[in-house]
Amino acid sequence: MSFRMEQTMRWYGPKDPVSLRDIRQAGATGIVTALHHIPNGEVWSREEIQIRKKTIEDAGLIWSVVESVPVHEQIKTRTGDFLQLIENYKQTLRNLAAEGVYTVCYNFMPILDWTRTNLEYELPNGAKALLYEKKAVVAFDLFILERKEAFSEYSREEIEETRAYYDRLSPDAKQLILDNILKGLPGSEIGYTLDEFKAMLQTYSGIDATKLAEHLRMFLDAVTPVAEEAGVYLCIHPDDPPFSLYGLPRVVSTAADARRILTQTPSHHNGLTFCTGSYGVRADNDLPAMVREFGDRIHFIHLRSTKRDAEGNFYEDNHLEGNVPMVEVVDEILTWQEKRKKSIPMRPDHGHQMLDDLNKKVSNPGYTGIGRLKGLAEIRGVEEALVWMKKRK
Ligand code: DNO
Repeated sequence: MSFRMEQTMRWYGPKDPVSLRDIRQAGATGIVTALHHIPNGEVWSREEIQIRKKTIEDAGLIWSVVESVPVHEQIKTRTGDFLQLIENYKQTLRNLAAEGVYTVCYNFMPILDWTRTNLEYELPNGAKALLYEKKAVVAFDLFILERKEAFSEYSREEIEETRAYYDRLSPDAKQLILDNILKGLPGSEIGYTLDEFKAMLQTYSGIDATKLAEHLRMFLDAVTPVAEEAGVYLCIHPDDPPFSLYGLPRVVSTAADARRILTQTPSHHNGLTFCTGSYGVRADNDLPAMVREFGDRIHFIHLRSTKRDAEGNFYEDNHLEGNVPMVEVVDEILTWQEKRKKSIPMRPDHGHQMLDDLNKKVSNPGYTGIGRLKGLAEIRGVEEALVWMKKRK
């Protein structure tokens, strides 16, 4: 028998305009969701987990993956109540396992989760994609955040160019950059005002990449034994984008980062979310080679493709286009599934806003129904063809 990836889709809960029925019609069998209404750091009770699970099962689907149980900022900085917060995290893992939910995604990005600067970047065919534009981020850093150190981190030329760009922006355009960066994209749980963000930045003074990596290791050393005992598979999501922003350290961006995380805490229950779109933004991340190397510890997969340019910008391309060698990546995943004798849950990530979705108000940018349905259908086709070819060999 050949193992296919488990096809899942992210669902933001009962308020998500994309319904469970829509997801089922797209062909997915599994749901990826989180209890977004529970504040970061609090224990997810068994009752709350049961309610969500029942809603999903009543629609004929299963709750495959939690994305995410958020890691509280105080755990990342190891300040305040972090010891209690780690205990709460462990309890949430136990409760999820007790209800039969075993795969848990999380990230360790300081303060902000994923970042894009334009959520309605129009493609030549009229569909809309998410865009990361470097100059908008640099302008935010220099002229909105007014971070002092930034003025010595960028070249004089870059500062001048960014000033000229920023001065030409309308007040609305400036506000939009701020909102897109600070208000929190779907799944990121928390948004900040400019002042709150400035205060949060202070909590990272003295925490460089080495220290943050050490905090991550200590967190994993504390929670992994509980994951082992409960049968939970932890899978860390990479940084998106996979480099430092606003002077903040980021420690899950490269193959070397993934290798360090897996070797330092060598349990099978400490694994990766392999997000091709995030790792794929860096030309030095060889994605098929990463799957070959880490495949035994990949417990969850995000498939999407990004297209980068030489200036450091990128946008979300069609799932089979852009810089991600999708067919090769899926091929490597299939090889691992045969070795591991199991299906790994996969979700198509970040679809374009297209067709009828262009007429709707989008509450979760990147997570409209039709674009993701297209991504899933394309990936499913790739997978079937690869399975067939492997059989023929
Ligand atoms: C973006 C998502 C991220 C991801 C978290 C995982 O679309 O992939 O928000 O869920 O970083 O913890």
